[in-house]
Amino acid sequence: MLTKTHNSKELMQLEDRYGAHNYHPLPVVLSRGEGVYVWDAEGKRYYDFLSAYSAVNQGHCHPRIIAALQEQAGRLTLTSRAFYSDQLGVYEKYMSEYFGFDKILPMNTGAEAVETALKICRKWSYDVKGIPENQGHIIVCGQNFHGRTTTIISFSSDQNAKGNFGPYTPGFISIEYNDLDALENLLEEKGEEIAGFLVEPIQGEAGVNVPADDYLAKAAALCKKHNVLFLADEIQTGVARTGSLLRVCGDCSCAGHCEKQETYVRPDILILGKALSGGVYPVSAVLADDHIMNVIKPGQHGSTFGGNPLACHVAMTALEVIRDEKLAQNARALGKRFRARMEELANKSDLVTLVRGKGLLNAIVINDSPDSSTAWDICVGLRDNGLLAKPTHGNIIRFAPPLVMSETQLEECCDIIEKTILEFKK
Ligand code: IF1
Repeated sequence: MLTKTHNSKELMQLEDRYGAHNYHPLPVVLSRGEGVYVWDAEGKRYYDFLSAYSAVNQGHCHPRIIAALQEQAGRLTLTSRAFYSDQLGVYEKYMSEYFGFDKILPMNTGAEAVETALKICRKWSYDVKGIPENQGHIIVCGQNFHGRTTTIISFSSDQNAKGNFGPYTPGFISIEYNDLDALENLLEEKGEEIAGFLVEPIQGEAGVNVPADDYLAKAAALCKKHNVLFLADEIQTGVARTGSLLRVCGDCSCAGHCEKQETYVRPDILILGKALSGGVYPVSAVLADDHIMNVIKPGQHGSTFGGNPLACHVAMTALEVIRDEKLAQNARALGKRFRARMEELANKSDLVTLVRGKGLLNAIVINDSPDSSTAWDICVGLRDNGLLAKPTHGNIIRFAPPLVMSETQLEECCDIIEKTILEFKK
């Protein structure tokens, strides 16, 4: 059991000495989280404006989710899928009804769920669409982020994520994000050999790139026309983050599993992760209807921890919290207010050139080169003023607080961001 014997400086040194250097964290060491707040090793409190990359939508250590974790952890954590469990079937039915798909394939991390979706899509293209085996191609978008496995980075356009990890997995064609002509032309030319189109409804890591309002709907229609599966990676945008249960729900005001279908773009394969567990445990999922999901037969896919009783119980509770606390509606309302405050700030400061986002997934673009340290230095200033955020791609700062934030807390956070930006000296 770790006793309180190290200060922040010592803890950072331990990570540097004994941990792989695969991250460059902001210099702050966290030791406690509750709701929208985190505390460092010296007891200083911060607003968390990253939410572990949108995995803590329900707030840190949500009491109902922690209670579910503790209760299940004391009873049964893992059986493997060699046997049934009393949680998995209940969870699968819950997820099927919550998101409106016939079946779910439960996994653990986001990348595993993306890999699973790619395998299902490829297999469907051979077994159902009739593409000759190994000839199925999947369309992806430039500046995508779908995880860090060798296959997924094989279709990344980010050299930092991809370089020197070859040889790469073939079978992917990259087009410009938010470019319907590029998608239509490719499908007209090669639709016969295309299995699917994998897309983030908003590109998170690329800097919260929000596509045109009609992009997802028209892309899905093009896929349908050419008998190509539409795969939505909602690992970061899903579970209420963007002001509706899923980003593909559009601006529908539903809290989930929309009956109204007013703006819902229904994917053929839905990919979820992160906040599916409220950030307390790795839980991801792939959802699809029978005519797609049933291409997977016993023994053709699996995972030691996939669908374990602990994950099932935690995820059901985490989703109950999303619905009971109306977190999609809160994210929508607070997101509008946040962007309005940031627009006001952009009018007062030459440092902020652009504000964009949906719900509580937002970003500001800093008026400096992506190679400059300005955005990073601003985040260090935000830390000193009690708010934690981190740049993505050099000059863009992503702002993604837990969705349980109150209006008063949001205004205080906007005050902190405004103060930090207006007082910032390069
Ligand atoms: C890192 C950010 C990156 C994701 C989408 C799949 C995954 C992610 C849309 C994979 C994961 C995380 C990974 C983390 C930083 C963070 C991230 F966009 F959220 F900021 F990298 F782009 N699809 N995103 O966002 O899920 O396997 O991580 O559970 O790798 O640095 P995972």
